[in-house]
Amino acid sequence: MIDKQFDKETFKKSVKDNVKFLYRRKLEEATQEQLFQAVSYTVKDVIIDNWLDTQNAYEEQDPKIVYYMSMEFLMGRALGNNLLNLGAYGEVKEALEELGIDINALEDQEPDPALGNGGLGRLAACFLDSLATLGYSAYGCGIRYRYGMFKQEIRDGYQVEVPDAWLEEGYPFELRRPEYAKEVHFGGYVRVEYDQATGQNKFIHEGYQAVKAIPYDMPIVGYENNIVNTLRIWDAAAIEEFGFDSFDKGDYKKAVEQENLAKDIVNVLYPNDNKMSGKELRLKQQYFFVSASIQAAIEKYKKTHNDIKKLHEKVVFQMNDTHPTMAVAELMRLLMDQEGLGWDDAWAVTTKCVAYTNHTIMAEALEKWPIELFSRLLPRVYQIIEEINRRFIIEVQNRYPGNYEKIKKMAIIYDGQVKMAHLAIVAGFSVNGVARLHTEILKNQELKDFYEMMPEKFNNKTNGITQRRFLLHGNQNLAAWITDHIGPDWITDLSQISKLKVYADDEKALQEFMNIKFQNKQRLAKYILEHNGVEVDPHSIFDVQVKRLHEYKRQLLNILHVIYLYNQIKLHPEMEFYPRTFIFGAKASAAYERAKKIIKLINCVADVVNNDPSIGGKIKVVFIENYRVSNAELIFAAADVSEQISTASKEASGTGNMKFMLNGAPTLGTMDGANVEIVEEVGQENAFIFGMSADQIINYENHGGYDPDFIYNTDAEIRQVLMQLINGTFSSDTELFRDIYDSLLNTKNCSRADQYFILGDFRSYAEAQKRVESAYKDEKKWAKMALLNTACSGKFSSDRTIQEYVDDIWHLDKVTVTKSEAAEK
Ligand code: Z2T
Repeated sequence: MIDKQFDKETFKKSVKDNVKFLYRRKLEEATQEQLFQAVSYTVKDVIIDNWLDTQNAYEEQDPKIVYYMSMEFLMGRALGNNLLNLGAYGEVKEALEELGIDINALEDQEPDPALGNGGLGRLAACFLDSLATLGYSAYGCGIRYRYGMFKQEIRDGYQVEVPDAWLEEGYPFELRRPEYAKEVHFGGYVRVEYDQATGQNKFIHEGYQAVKAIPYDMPIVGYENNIVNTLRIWDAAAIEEFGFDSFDKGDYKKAVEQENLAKDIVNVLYPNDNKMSGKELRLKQQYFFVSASIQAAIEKYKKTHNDIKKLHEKVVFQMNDTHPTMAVAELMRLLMDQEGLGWDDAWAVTTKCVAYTNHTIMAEALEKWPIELFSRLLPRVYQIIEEINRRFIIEVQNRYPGNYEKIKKMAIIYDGQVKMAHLAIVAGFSVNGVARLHTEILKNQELKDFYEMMPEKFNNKTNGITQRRFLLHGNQNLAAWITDHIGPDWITDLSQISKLKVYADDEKALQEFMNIKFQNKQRLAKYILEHNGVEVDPHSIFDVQVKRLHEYKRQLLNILHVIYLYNQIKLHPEMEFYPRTFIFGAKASAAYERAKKIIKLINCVADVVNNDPSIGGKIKVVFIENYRVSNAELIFAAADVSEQISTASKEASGTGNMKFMLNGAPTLGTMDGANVEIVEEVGQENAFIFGMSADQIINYENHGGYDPDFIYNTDAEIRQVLMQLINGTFSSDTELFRDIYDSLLNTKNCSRADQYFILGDFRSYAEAQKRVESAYKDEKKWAKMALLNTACSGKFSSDRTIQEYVDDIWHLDKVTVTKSEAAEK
């Protein structure tokens, strides 16, 4: 299905024209950046025709709409993905070749839109892709941060954060929509006025600061189905005209304040993954995009519907973690204060419109806001939350008479804090976890009291990933090979990929499969040489751990094991050892000192190991700088081993694990998150599982009894590894890694020795690593294992996840879009 617009000659002419009127240049004179812009505008032009058709189809068919509310959308580059989804990649590639332009080089010109931290933000991006591909009407709602996730530079082995000015050159795939601007109000106070006419109190918000929210729309192109949905991200600007409020008139100071407030709100993404940042500005960001998005949703609904009490029939808001949870109170506010509903009617609508996804059980990530801050910044919203809380507490009392423990544990407001998860659960009609194990832990541990009181709300939605970015685009050779063998259906129905199982014992097929892996390893080796200056051997095992740096993800276990292997090789130079390249990629939150120290440690170990001629190049350690969506695509395609080694119970799901599996890399991991389901699909024999179970870990946490010092004292090899952290082996500064050392043992500087059970799982991990090595040595066995991982990955498509959300939570209507006459022209 090739679009008319991508007729090669028309396309080439359009690119030339764009270069001419954008830059007043001839094609031959244009820079790569200018070519990228010119090509992107040509592509955007085609997208806009489909976008208009989609809007028309939606207007005619009036489907229910999901608003996916998220502080993060980690989109990755758009150009290549859009071309693929338009079904025009091949055609455009050829057309560009004829112009002497390399499409890969062109794609590399695009900045990664990195409006997210990691898993949560990338999940939102995969969901948008699946929603458009499956034909559902959906909006992503978020913030247009001027600076996204920081760029990571490694200087002297340390992480340095560099601002990500992704908008600097102008981003071609966005559309400013000033006509849909909304106002958002902060601060001030609430005046209560008795309304004679209705006999009701009116709540009037006054003395606030106002900010204008201006939407920018990004097209979300469905796969070869003419559908283009919208990611709507909000920019902030000062209200240029003030004076509707006498308080504002001619108030210069206030004008400047509003200017600054607007600039601040959308300035930068908070770079925390799995940690709450209790900053006032973060709360402002949350309310800013929530209020603007809900206003826009109500406005859109009212254009074609007249009964606001039926909003839930056409609208559902999915809250991506608790970050947008004030959506609950904001919707109540708009329904009551603007639409004139009473409390009960507003509550009936709200509780049918909002649903909540939980993404973590890490205590430090749970959002709690001080009452003082919350009520000062959002006085009316706070008032509504107080009333929700008051009514909920009565319900709890009715259900558990005299049980004050329950109130203490379940109240939305308690101990001077607003607990956002409690608000989300009380108001939401659905509460879901992101992998089976995670949902069970929510039900039986973290949210036990809520589950007991309202079990019908709880459900699981195991995460997924889009095969279109992470296989069709990221691993084009493998994608072509798969299509050759089983046809193209897997692209929109990943369950079809199981048809590859018939090749599990086909030697020719296995050869080809592993040849493609080898080519991908060569491609990554080239990238590593160019970007990190390290030479790696594509014949070695590529053992990869790429994800945010966090202690619970245990990059430290991985690097301590590398040290252990290094010691072994030095001690027994004659021992058999299959060459291994340990590849790391990870950003640490800028304020997370220990995480940053672990990055330094990895780089120090790399320095020593990579430059020790006595180990004959058997181990290489590489830290890939600035891990992000674009290089992730190369990395997954080239991986042999997928390191998924979190402390059991801590990783809610993981999604990198699925991307490795899809690309034929077996999992070396704990029984945590979605790893459990991966093993279930691929079979124990095609994964390398180790370590304590979630039950064991939780049991230790609840009852104590775990003692890393015992392991240290009784296992000389582990002790040696730890000693090397503080004896100058990896840094002449023996204090450099003292904190890491201390964190693992019961020293005077450590309150919770080895909180993440690194020593506890070390031997089990080392033994699993041995199994990896012997499996890899058996070439045929490994090839079969790798192929079966790809063949069994069908469950982990975000298409499957989205269909489950639709069936169980959102109940959306499927839409079809046919191309209009205008677009054919
Ligand atoms: C995040 O990426 C995740 C959870 C968070 O909890 C916050 C962020 Cl920024 C508040 C991750 C989980 O750690 C990961 O296990 C999961 O796969 C991912 O969200 C998507 O659900």
